[in-house]
Amino acid sequence: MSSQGRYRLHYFTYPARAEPARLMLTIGNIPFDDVTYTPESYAEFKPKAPFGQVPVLEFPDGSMLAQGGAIDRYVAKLVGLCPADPLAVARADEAAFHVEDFFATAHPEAAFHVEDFFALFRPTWYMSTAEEKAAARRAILEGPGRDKLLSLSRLIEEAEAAGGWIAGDKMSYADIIVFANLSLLISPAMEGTPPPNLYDQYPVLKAFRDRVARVPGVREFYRTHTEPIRSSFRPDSERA
Ligand SMILES: N[C@@H](CCC(=O)N[C@@H](CS)C(=O)NCC(=O)O)C(=O)O
Repeated sequence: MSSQGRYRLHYFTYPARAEPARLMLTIGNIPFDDVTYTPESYAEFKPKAPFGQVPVLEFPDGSMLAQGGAIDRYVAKLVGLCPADPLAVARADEAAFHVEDFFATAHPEAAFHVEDFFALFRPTWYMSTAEEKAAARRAILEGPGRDKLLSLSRLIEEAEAAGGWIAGDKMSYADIIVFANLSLLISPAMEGTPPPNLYDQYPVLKAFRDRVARVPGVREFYRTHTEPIRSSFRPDSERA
C-alpha cells in the first residue's frame, strides 16, 4: 500500500538499477519513499512486483511500474531530464544502453561476447573466490572492457564538444545513468577490481563522472547516503 501522495521506489539497498531514478527524483525535489530490501525482506515483496523483480515504482494510487529503463524514462520526463527532440532522446538512449546492462544475465563462457559494457562483469559476481573474480575482472578491463570504456569516452568527448551533455545542451537521464554506472563500477561493491582509480586511465570519463557528482541534487543525495558502497558516487575531492 502506498503512503499517501508519495511515490514508493522498491529496490535492494545497493546502488544499482534504481540509483538513477533515486537521483532524478531527488534532483526534481519529488518526495518518495526509498523502500529498500535485504535478500530476506525482499521475499515478501517479490510476489507483488509486476514481473517478480525490482526495481518497481509504486504510484500514489498503489499501481506499479516495473523495468528500470521504463522507470528512468518516466521519472526523467517528470523532472525535466528528458529532451524534447527525438534525436536527442535517441542520443540519450544510445549512451544509456551502452552502459546500463551491467546486471544483464550472461553465461560465464559468453562473457567476452556480450554487447553491453557492464554485462561483461555480470558473470564475475557468481565466481566463488576473490582471486577468481579479480583475475576475470582484470582480463575484462584489459580486453573488451577497455574497448567499451574507450568508446564511451569518445561518445562523451564528442557530445560534450557538441552540446555540453550527452544528449545536447541540457543534462538528461543519460548523464545520470552513465554517471551511476561509472560510479558503481569502482564501488567497494566490486571488491577492489576494478580499482577505485580506474578512471585515471580515462580522463574524459573521470572528468565526466566528477562533473555529474557535483550537480547539486546528486551531491546532496550522497551527503545523506553515506554508506561505504556509495563512496565512489561522490565528487573526486570528497571520495575517501
Ligand atoms: N530488466 C529488468 C531486470 C530486473 C532485475 O534483474 N532485477 C534484479 C535485481 S537487479 C532482481 O529483481 N532480482 C531478484 C529476483 O529476480 O527475484 C530491469 O531492468 O528492471
